Amino acid sequence: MTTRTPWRPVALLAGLVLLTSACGGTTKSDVQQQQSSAPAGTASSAPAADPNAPLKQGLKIAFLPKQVNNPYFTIADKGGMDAAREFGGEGKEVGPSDASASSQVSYINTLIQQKQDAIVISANDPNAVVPALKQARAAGIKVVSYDSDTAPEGRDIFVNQASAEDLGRTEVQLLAKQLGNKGKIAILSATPNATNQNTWIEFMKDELSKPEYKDMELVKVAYGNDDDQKSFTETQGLLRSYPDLAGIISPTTVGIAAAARYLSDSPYKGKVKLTGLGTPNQLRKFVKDGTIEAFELWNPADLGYLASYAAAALASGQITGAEGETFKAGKLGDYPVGAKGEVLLGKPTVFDKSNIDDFDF
Ligand code: RAM
Repeated sequence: MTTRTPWRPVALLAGLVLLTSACGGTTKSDVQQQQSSAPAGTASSAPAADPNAPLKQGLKIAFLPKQVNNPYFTIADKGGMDAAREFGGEGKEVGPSDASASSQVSYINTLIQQKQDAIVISANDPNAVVPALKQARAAGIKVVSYDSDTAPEGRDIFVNQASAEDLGRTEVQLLAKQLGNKGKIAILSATPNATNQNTWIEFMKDELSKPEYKDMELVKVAYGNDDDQKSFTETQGLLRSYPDLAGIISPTTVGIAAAARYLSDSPYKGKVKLTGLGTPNQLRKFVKDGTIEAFELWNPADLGYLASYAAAALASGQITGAEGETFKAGKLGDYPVGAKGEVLLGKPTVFDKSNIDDFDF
């Protein structure tokens, strides 16, 4: 049994102040533009694609996550490599042990020299990786961003795990419910330049600006840099600076696991509420010991799998990344390419004590 967040029609955002992120990639304003743009299927100026072209055999697909020592990416990239095996390609994962953009650039340069057919990247910074990715594209390598987007000129397609708006708003809603819509809250994020977290945070702030949250105050956005120890220390720092903190949202699997570890072993356990995005296997014990009531995530393996098929479809000429194209993603079925080359995996799952044992990732 899976508990899914209730489907809600996409909120009308017209007239809202656009809290645009300073950098590129899929930002809150991009999401808003996409929602008001024409539906898929109207891409008249799209370059030619051959939807019936067979997937090429032996495609070399490299996965470049934000960092390699993060269980979330291990699962996602395994999903991608499983897909590659399925369609007769060769997948591999390379990447830095810290979530930094400059380290990713060196990996991109090496992958260009190796003449990979496609690079699948979760960007640590929407802009810093773009010059190297442009070189890759000029060399005929297809680029798919997944999880955390680059500026659009850096990639052919962005495979997004879930609606950024839905993620941002539902995380606030999950916490507000536990707090009776009252109290000081903080966000423990990943790196300050992460495209995905920054987009979600803009939607969190927008959700918090609604009248029903007038008694909730966001006091700080802290950055644990997707480093376990730093995330732990930042959580400690938040509680020291704001001893009356009522709740924390951590939209990163590294951050929420470290914050849960800190809280579960502190007098704040069960009192300071914690939610965000985490893997069931990392958070199971904290749900059972009462540190966390509910959190959410998509299936990381499906994200990698879908990104892998998107890369193969691009490298085989089935799609070009234009809105309105569709491609087959193996066991996941057909996926359309939406506005700005975005492919959406689906809805996340909310995990709590009623269903956490049903998941193993
Ligand atoms: C971390 C990374 C990743 C994010 C997940 C939720 O593993 O920051 O980019 O999508 O958390």
